[in-house]
Amino acid sequence: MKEYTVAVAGATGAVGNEMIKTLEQRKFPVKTLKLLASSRSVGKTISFRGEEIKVEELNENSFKGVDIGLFSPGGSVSLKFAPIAAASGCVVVDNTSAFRMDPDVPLVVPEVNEDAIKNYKKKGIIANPNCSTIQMVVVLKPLHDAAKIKRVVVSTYQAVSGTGKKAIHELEQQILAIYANKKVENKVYPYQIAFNCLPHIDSFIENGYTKEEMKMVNETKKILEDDSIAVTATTVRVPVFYGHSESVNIEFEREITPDEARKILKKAPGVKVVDDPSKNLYPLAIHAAGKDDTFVGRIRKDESIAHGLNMWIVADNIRKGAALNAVQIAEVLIKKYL
Ligand code: NAP
Ligand code: 12T
Repeated sequence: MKEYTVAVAGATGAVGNEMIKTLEQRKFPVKTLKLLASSRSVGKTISFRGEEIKVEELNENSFKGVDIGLFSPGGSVSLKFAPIAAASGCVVVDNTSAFRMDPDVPLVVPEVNEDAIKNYKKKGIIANPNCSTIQMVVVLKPLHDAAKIKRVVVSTYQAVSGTGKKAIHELEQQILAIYANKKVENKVYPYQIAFNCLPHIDSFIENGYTKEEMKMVNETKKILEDDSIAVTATTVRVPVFYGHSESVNIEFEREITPDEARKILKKAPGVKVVDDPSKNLYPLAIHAAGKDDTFVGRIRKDESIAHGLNMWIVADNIRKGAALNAVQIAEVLIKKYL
């Protein structure tokens, strides 16, 4: 079997770390693994398949001889270095928001639009969608195929790990400070996140929405290849470490009952239906953490409109929402194109 030289850019981060684990767990055919981060991390080592690999500083020369680059070093770093990597023949799978809406960059969730990968040669870059979008579209896609979605209203309950390792530390420290009756400090978020909910993810734009909310609107249409679907979102940070939860209201063109939806979703790739309220069974962030599937439950009729359903969708934001989806894209790349 062919083996590939793979670089992980942002290797010391929350997403990069999970990418390294995912490559190992899924036995991705890695010949050589290059770990790239900022100058701050030079000297660190990270273990891969029982071997300690040195972290190198990401620079213009990092991608010579590299076949695949899994990127999560932050938007501005990706914007600069993904094209440099692509120019030296490395195919980049980028996890940041830098290229997602570029018409020459495929935006891919393999269970939904694997075929879009074929356009990767235009820029040598494939974008990984936003975590909140990924878990929603794996559920929307089979329902859209069955009864055509007209409109989606989503509210999210997003874990701090989505912001990175500094935010995970901030929630831990705030919880400890509160129990010790010490002063609560906040650096990453504008307010205390412990025991709180912040209706604010990424920055605000002129229309009053946040960028995170508009990512869900725009990326959903691009991935489902249907601009006619209306989407509106409210994205909220909650004091959860791993796992994003979403309350999703869907209006369809045609009638679809909760039973039909459950039947369709039971067969959908990457989806697990957890929906038995009589036994208190519904998806939970603490159960989704560390898992690959997207979990859906609380499927019920929206009795206020003609053809509507409500549901609750949960996935591990660092795994399916980031690292796993990126590695799945790389798996399709090597199977079909490299
Ligand atoms: P993180 O935990 O803060 O890690 C950031 C990583 O980027 C670290 O490895 C850091 O290296 C590296 N980095 C920072 N500045 C750099 C520079 N100038 N040159 C090279 N490397 C640099 O953040 P994260 O949660 O892993 O997220 C990283 C990126 O992934 C973000 O852009 C985020 O938008 C994206 N992301 C996407 C999703 C998604 O929805 N698909 C989910 C989460 C995150 P040092 O350790 O050396 O500082
Ligand atoms: N600000 O990849 O803070 O666009 O949870 C993902 C997660 C941006 C992104 C977060 C963010 C992205 C967050």
